[in-house]
Amino acid sequence: MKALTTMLVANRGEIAVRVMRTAKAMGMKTVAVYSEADANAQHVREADQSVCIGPAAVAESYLGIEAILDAAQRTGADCIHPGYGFLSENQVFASACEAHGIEFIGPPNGAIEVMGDKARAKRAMIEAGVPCVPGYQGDDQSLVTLVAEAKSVGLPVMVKAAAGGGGRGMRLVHEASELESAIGLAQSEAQNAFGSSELIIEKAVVRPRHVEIQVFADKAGNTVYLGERDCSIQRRHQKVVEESPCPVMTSQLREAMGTAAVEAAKAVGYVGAGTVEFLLDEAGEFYFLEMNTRLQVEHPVTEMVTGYDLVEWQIRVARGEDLPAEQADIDLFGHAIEVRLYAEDPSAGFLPSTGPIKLFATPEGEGVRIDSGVETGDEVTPFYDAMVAKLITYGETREDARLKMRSALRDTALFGPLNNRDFLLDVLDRPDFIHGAATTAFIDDNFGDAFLPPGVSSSDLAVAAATQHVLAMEHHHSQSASVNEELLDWVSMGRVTDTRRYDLGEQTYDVSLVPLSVGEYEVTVNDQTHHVRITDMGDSHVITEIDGLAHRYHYHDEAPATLYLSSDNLSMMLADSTRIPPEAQDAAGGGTITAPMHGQLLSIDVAAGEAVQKGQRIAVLEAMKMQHEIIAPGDGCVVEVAASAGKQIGAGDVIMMLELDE
Ligand code: MV4
Repeated sequence: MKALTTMLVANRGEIAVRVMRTAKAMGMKTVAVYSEADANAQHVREADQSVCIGPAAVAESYLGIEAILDAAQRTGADCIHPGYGFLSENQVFASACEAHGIEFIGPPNGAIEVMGDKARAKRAMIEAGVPCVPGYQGDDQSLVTLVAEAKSVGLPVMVKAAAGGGGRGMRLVHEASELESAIGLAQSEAQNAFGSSELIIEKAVVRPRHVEIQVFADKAGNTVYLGERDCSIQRRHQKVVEESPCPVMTSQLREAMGTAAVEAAKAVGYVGAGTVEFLLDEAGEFYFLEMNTRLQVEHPVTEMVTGYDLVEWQIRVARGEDLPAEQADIDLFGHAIEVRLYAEDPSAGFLPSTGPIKLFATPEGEGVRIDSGVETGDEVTPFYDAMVAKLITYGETREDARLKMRSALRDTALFGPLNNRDFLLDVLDRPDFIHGAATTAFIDDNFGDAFLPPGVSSSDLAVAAATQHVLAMEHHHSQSASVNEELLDWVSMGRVTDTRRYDLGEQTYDVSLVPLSVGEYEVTVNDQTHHVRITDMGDSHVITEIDGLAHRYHYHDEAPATLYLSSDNLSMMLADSTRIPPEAQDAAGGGTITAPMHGQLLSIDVAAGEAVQKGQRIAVLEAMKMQHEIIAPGDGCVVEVAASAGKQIGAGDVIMMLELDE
């Protein structure tokens, strides 16, 4: 038995945070490593100690074996958890840890080595009696042999790079006439991508499900399986939704797949957490694909249905303890679903989206788990994977978990980078998903290469206008001495009409708002009129009653021109083109003079053609019973006067245009 007291986590983001929480709960000290881009990241904030291991680029930081081992030595870490990705399946790193007397929390490097090579893995699995897809995984890599083997396997075939994984370096071939060129291309691609041109050939399984078995082994050789996860819903080999149990699983099939997975693990002397991936075809036959020798992103769904903490198991196994449970004790209860929230732009082919996070709000509640590595105020940088959080929900039945996930996503807001929340909500409501019928063809069948979010509704825009109006009023209120709330929506000439113009893609919406009483408005969007009441407003949420129905929205205000608003199924960034931020005005030459707030123009002090000097008063606006002087921002000349004295004017409306001197 080993006493492990200090764990270094060689990772970042949600998995680093998640691993450290269990380590801490088990009484260990935690050490974070970080790149210069992550100096203030959440995993650093939560660690007991942290060490900078280099610049932002992963090759110079999170993949830097020496810097990480050095950090372990400097902080007295006696074990390293690699998380997933980065060095988690790197046998050089695993053996280097061992050589430094540091416990690598993962399998022995022999197991990493065998499973990292598809041909070797498959040969080992066939020997162990694990069902594999029929195919060729031999040493003779000549074109003639590969083509002949593919023909004898029978088309269609999958041609895969032996050193590839997770769908990289894989191609489907339908026609015998295409074999030669497809194999040639696959060889050169594999050589470039993985430094080895070795291929394997497999019969292509049509519309399979991706079903993976969680296995666990201790150092004494006890090996168990902890049910399965169905990860069929993937987009370009990126998992989107995962769940446990698999909707079409039976207890006989689970036992057969579980036993095969345990045999697979035993055949390579496995220790710790591992995942054996299978394809499950429409006839219920299953075939070994590959084994992932790490804790996977989607492990929480297994934790929810088994009740075990898999990181706790990893630590116990690393210490040399027996597995906490025997096969006969392991049961699955209920159903868990996980979705991956990504900072990406679904409408632009799911390209990553970066930048500061203005608001990240997630729900709390029974049966809802959020694993995330960022908070409001953090930044999504272009250097790393764009996953922001995992949402996991649990229910007694699959439908309970699905409904809980819908509601959790509706209560989630991510403002700043674009994200896939609305896409995930759409996925959850597709009939194939509702019926548990999704295969690996689900995304292609249901979506194209991009996801077009639902259209904005006039009631959402009415809420946006009311929210911005209230915020502007509060702002003025806090700036003026003491104004009775009742008077906020009034100026001396009478009731204010607040007008805005929202630009959303190609569409423009003209919105006008008339206050009826405090917090109650009549809002017209293009030609549709809504009755909006603001019933509650916090720093980032607003509850409104619109035409008699209550809704909760998240918002983030970037006065004067931008409002982020997220409703049940739509996240919007609303740019109000009538309220141009001062910086933008400067950039545009600074000659457009707009009203800083709504009110009445008391006077216009200059006329078209007249010269003005910087600091000169050019107009007077009365708002909130106060007079505001409008001052020329520079020397120049009046081109046009757009407003007239004595008239009401809305915030952002143009008063006059100046041509400023250079
Ligand atoms: C296959 C296959 C069909 N037949 N192999 C893709 C990821 C990698 N782990 C293996 N993959 C596949 N291998 C044979 N012989 C179909 C896939 C596949 C897939 C697998 C799991 C989840 C999503 C997928 C999407 C497309 C193809």
